[in-house]
Amino acid sequence: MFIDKVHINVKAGDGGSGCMSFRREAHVPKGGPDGGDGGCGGNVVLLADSSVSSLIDYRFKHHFKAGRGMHGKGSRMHGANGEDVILRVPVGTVVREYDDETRQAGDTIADLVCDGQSIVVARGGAGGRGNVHFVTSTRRAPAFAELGEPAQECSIELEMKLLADAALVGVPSAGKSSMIARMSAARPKIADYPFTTLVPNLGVATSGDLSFVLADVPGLIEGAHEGKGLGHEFLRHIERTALIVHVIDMTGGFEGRDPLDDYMIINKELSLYAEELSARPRIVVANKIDALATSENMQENLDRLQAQLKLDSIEAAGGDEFAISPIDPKLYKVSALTGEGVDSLKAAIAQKVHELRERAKIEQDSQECEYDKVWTLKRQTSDSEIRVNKEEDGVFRVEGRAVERMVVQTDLDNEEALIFLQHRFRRIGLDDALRDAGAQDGDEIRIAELEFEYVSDAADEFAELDI
Ligand SMILES: Nc1nc2c(ncn2[C@@H]2O[C@H](COP(=O)(O)OP(=O)(O)OP(=O)(O)O)[C@@H](O)[C@H]2O)c(=O)[nH]1
Ligand SMILES: [Mg+2]
Repeated sequence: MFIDKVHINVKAGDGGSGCMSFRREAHVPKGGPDGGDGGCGGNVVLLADSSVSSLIDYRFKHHFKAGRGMHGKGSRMHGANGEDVILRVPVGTVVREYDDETRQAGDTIADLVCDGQSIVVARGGAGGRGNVHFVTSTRRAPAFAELGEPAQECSIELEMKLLADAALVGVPSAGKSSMIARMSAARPKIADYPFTTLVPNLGVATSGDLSFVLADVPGLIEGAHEGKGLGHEFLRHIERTALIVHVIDMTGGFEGRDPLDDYMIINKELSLYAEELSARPRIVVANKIDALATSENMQENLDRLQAQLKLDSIEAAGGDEFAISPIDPKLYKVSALTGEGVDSLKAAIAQKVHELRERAKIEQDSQECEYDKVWTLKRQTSDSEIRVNKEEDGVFRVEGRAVERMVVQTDLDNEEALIFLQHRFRRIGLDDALRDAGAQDGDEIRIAELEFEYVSDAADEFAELDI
């Protein structure tokens, strides 16, 4: 079975709580605070691994959870950090946000295209700080510590996209599977009826000291871009390959189709599916030329096709006849049946793939792991947002991940901890946000499960702490 898309739920580990403790020694009657910090929760990490070839491991197990951080202890002892969970995925896996309720995929989190590339998809909660951190000049013995930070949890979509250097595309029965069988050790089914190939086949081809991965994908028909035939599913794979090798049946098949029509139809389907595919590097192959002698119009069709290919090549080069075009103007005449012309076609593909790889290397170096940074930044920004809604007269509800997390990290039964929480609210601008929303002294403010009364100018006992 060819599994290429799964949805999983990942939960990092919660942070351990900080410790509230005071030093106790026989000859030191009033030892200072010495509560250690809680350990950080473990992360859930995705790691691209070239020895993993499918997403099958995630088909039956959907929930992954990292270890929680241990609580801090007295004598300034740190709690141990929670264990990370490392999920190995195939190279070529695209990771997206996923909403379980709407069943919609969201933004792309990462595109893991190289072996060893990794991304943290759920970050463990920070450990809570022990009471040693909350000492101020007026508060020598803080009798509270911070609770651990709750972990991030989310659902994500993993999609494995076939990673081949070149893809053989064409109408059904054009000879794509025969071609991959000629060029590599792949042995797909070959038959004279359409849609013989139902899932992509991969093969490794070698020419001189260059080698490349070739994909044979199911045939495309008119309307493939909107889901006709088997095409749509596989256009996604074609989108990922650097080079398109377009195979044309010069005999026109049983129906006596016009090879030039076939050529135009496939080009149209590719560009309707994704505009940029029309400028994708391409090599065009005239297959089945062993039948030249017996086929009446083949020579004429070869000439027509060659003429059209030249025009397309110039157009793809921006109309400049002398510029290098992504579309090779040469029509490769071959027979997958007899092997005629196949070696020089293979050499041309190998050379082109080599050039494209070199170019991709340069581009990749300049934008390495950008996704990761963009997504993290986006998450941080949305985390720190504060929204204030008036629920009824004199009652306001405050929402936002960071501010709610502060409440969750606070021991609400401890008065000192509550005073410290107020200090943090002020630091993140909650007072201003409430004032702007029209809160008056005495109004009720609700955040997560906490309810308190708004006081506009409360004294700040922790003002000197840099937290
Ligand atoms: N005469 C001749 N027949 C060929 C050549 N290449 C392929 N064929 C025949 O064309 C038919 C279709 O070949 P396949 O390789 O299965 O075609 P395909 O493009 O993979 O077809 P789908 O998987 O259905 O899309 C088979 O009967 C092949 O033997 C060729 O160069 N010359
Ligand atoms: Mg086939």
